[in-house]
Amino acid sequence: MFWKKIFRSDKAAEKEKDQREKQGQEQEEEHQPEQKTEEAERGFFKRLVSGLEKTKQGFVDKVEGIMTGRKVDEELFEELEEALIQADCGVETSLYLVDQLRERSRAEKITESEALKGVLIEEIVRILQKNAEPLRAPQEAPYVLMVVGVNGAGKTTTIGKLAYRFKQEGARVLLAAGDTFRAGAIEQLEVWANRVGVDLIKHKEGSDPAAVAYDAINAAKARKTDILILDTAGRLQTKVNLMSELGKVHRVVQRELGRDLDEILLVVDATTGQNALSQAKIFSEAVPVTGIALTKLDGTAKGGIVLALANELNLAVKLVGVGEQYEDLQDFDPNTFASALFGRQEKMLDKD
Ligand SMILES: Nc1nc2c(ncn2[C@@H]2O[C@H](COP(=O)(O)OP(=O)(O)OP(=O)(O)O)[C@@H](O)[C@H]2O)c(=O)[nH]1
Ligand SMILES: [Mg+2]
Repeated sequence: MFWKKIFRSDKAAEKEKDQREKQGQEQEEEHQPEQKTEEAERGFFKRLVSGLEKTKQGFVDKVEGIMTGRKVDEELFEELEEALIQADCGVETSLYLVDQLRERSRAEKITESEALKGVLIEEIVRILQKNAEPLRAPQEAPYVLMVVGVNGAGKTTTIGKLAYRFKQEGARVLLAAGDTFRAGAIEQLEVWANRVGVDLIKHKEGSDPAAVAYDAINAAKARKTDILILDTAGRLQTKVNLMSELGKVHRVVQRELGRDLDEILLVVDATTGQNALSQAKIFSEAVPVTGIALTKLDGTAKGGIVLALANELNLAVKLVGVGEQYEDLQDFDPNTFASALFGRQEKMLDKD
């Protein structure tokens, strides 16, 4: 939905839809964004809740155990601090959170642990909101999104999910197989492109990824693509030559586009723990990363990493991956996330 307002008027989109219908290619029109029902919203929320199940069990249940039927004292703060660190919230963020609680319990004369739990959730949401920002709105076509990250982080899968989403919203999507390095990487993206029904620009394995990017930008211009998504090879952030190759791809895209890319998303695997922070710092030195897609949250009990990323980086977590299905990539929203985690879904679902 977010691309349509800018690129084409609803009228133009309507016209196109009519044409498609005439050509007998009516494709799943029921997925038009206007018809996104409350039920769909609930479905998304349920997916988020079930994707966060492990973190609920490993972290939230523990915190709730600590914060039930207790007096607020130093022992409680220490236990809480330990639980936060164990859930990958990061030492800095965990200490900060507990300090906030100490201060507020003093200032607000909170003596019962249950009352403090509400304060903890508030402070968690505050941290999550610190840099929160959605995907950038498109200014002009093609909207160009490049995806970077270490091996196996979930780049290609995230691209597939994004392509699906944009396609559902009626956008013309083009993918570029910029991972020319890993055997099978091009085919993997091609499978996604076919499955979703979008075009793909590819070269042979082993060819220059900057050349793929060059072709992709020019194809996107020629084909009047709305959204171009560039895949890149996974790389160790410690390998200087690989990181500089990424810089080169970025420069070529920028030059051919004649402006900055719309998004450079760093894909981070939530199960890698605190290493996620150093990945973000090092990738940001190679290319101007504009946001994070945090994948595999469904695979970890340590979802606290979201807090560490939000608090310790100047980067927004924009997307979260909570499974392997198309719909398992969601926009990151601090309130929704906290509601899903702390089981306030009734409130959330009844809000409208
Ligand atoms: N459970 C779960 N699995 C995911 C998620 N995102 C990606 N994966 C899985 O993670 C594995 C690696 O994903 P890819 O998309 O191939 O990762 P990549 O970053 O492109 O990897 P390279 O191309 O090798 O650098 C695949 O098996 C995906 O199905 C997620 O949100 N949840
Ligand atoms: Mg890949």
